[in-house]
Amino acid sequence: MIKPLLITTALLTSSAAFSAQNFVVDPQLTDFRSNQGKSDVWISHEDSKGGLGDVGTSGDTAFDAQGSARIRFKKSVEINDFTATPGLSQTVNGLPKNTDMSYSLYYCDKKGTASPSTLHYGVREVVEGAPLTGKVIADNRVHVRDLGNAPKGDKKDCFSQVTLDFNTGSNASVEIFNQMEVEVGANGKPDMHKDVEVRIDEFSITAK
Ligand SMILES: [Ca+2]
Repeated sequence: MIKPLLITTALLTSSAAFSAQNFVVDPQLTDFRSNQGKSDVWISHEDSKGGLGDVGTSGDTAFDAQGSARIRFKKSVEINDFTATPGLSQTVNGLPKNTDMSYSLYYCDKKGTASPSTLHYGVREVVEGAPLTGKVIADNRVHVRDLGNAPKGDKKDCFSQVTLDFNTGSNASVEIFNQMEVEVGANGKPDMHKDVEVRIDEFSITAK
């Protein structure tokens, strides 16, 4: 009877040793999905009826249980303002200061190499009560055409991993942000046969 217990303990120890702490809360958007997009931690930046884009939940997932965020401009909206950048942010707390960290997420854009969508993602300083206004610590832009060789999601392989390194400096908290930018043609609109949508999932901030 003792032997199986020892094996279990060894497995737990080895698992803890190799999985770094992820500081993002609800990182797989499982709660975001089951609560219909209401969240104590995730903030949606959107105003679909006002033409500023729509942020909601999707059953699609990169890994494990259902849940990702869908960011889109809906074709059914009469006037969309394509200079708007709808998206999702979270203030992440408890970080070690002056530490090299890695931020990553999984990005899905099914529209292919000619997609009008680009994801602008990064980390910024926190301004209490004023999301998306803090100084940017590190950011990047990515297009689906650049992600052919990126690691893919297990459940839906349209999700590709994107990463970004940063140093926390004097910040014990940072705001992670993920926003869709849309490229428009000469008529001021993207090529829009359907909704212009992307999905994001599986967020992680870990020490390097
Ligand atoms: Ca998920």
